[in-house]
Order: sequence, then structure tokens, then C-alpha cells
Amino acid sequence: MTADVRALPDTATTGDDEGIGRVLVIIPTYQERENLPLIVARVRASVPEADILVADDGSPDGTGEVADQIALDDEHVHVLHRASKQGLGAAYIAGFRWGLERGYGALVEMDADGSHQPEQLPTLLAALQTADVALGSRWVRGGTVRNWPKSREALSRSANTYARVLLGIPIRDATGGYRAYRARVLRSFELDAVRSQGYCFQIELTLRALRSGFRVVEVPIEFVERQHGASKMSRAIVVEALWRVTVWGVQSRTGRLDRKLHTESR
Ligand SMILES: Nc1nc2c(ncn2[C@@H]2O[C@H](COP(=O)(O)OP(=O)(O)OP(=O)(O)O)[C@@H](O)[C@H]2O)c(=O)[nH]1
Ligand SMILES: [Mg+2]
Repeated sequence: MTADVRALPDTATTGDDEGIGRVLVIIPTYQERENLPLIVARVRASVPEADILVADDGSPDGTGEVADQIALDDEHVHVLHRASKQGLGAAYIAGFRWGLERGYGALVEMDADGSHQPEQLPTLLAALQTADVALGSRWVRGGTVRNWPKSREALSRSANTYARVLLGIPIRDATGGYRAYRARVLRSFELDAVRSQGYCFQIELTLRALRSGFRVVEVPIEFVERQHGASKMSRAIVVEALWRVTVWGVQSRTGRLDRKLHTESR
């Protein structure tokens, strides 16, 4: 199911490629005032035809207003304001809906903090020529992390090993948040049924895509630790991932997982 796609031709640089349609890069933000203008400028330079949707959860530091200001001067930039902090997963679900309603062919997840380098986006999009989901991966050959403390690396590696073994998925980095989906993948999901947040949100979407038979590939990326602002990572996010993966692991062994993924919200 996984593949090394480094050799693929770089055909998605326009963001409006015939094969994948219009590209929407969704950037969820909470307290990213300093980072946002930098990341938007880098995305615009790297994939000029792509559109950007900033999904801000009422950041008290005024990130939403910074986004509005950028959008005023650039028709490729859009802003989705949500009243309060509701978590990364909820922000992405709202962003996916926004993009699907407007007919984008590819939807990209990207953090605002610079960890996901926009310069690597053409490679990620190129992978969608032959795949339904392209996961930016730190833990395949060629993937790296820069400036990450050993403790974070250990946490990420062990969480991924746990998910891979328990869920039986052939993915080295299922928790990463730099990824591109073909619209048809997200359209096929019952987005209301997706409840998880943080890392678990990424694992859940990976699992759903695989269980639905979509082609998921991993593309090596260099992940760079944030330089400005504070992490929203918390113990609760790690505990949620551990708990849900354990439950899904048990359910997949007893044949109940697909029913559960389908009916989680009911
Ligand atoms: N809209 C919205 N965005 C969020 C929320 N929580 C986090 N984010 C954004 O999601 C992205 C990832 O969050 P980070 O705090 O960088 O989390 P992380 O990358 O797991 O942690 P670090 O590696 O320590 O940076 C950033 O762009 C955040 O601003 C939320 O509740 N709502
Ligand atoms: Mg981050």
C-alpha cells in the first residue's frame, strides 16, 4: 500500500493540474499571529495557483484579523472564522466541507507554524497523480525532523509503531499533519462521524482511507520544529490517541471496527 514516490514527475506545481483539479491548502490556526504571514507567503510562492483557507478558532492574539488583512489583498486567500477553540480536527472538518462545497479536487492539511514546508508541497501533490492520499512522512527513508528534541522524536516514533502494529496498517507516519487528499476520499467519508482531534484525527483519517480501499502513499518530508509561538500539543491529545487506537485495535480484531467507524457519531 505504501510507496516511495520520490521518483515521480513533479507535475503538480501549478495547483490546477488536470489530473487533480484545483488545490486548496487548509491552514488551521490558533494563536499563530507571527507565523501566519510567513507561511501564507511561502505557500503562495511555492504553489501559486493553489488557494489557501485559514481556519481560525477566534485566536485571542488576533490571528483571524491578520488572516482577513492578507485575504483583502490576495484573492487566493480565504478565511473561515470559528467562534472558539474547538480543536484541530473540528477545524479541518469545517475546512474540508468548505472546500468540497466549492469543488476543489485536492485538499491539503498544513500547520501554520512552519513545521510543514510549503516548498515540499509540489512533491506531495505530484504523488496524488497516482494516489488518493499522500502523507508527508518523517519516518520513511528520506524523511527527517529538524530541531526536534529527542523526547518528541521518541514519542512520535513509539506512537506510530503502536498504531501500525495495533491497527495493522502499513504506514510509518500516521500521526503527521502534512498531507494531501483527493476530494473523492473526503467526500466518501461521513465527516460528521469523525470525532477525534490532534494526532488521533490524523490516524483516524488514515485508517478510514485505508479501510475504504483508497491508495495511500507516504512521501518523505523534512519536518522543522516551530520557531515562533507556542505548541498546542498537550497530554490530553496523546492520551486521546492512545485510548482510541487501543479501542480500534481491539475492534479490528473482533471484526467490529468498520461498523464502529461508520456509526461513531450516532
Ligand atoms: N483552528 C484551530 N487550529 C488549531 C487548534 N489547535 C491547534 N491548531 C493549529 O494546528 C496546527 C498544529 O498545532 P501545533 O500547536 O503546532 O501542534 P503540533 O504541531 O502537534 O505541536 P508542535 O510540534 O509542538 O508544534 C497549528 O497551525 C495550530 O495553530 C484548534 O483548536 N483550532
Ligand atoms: Mg506544530
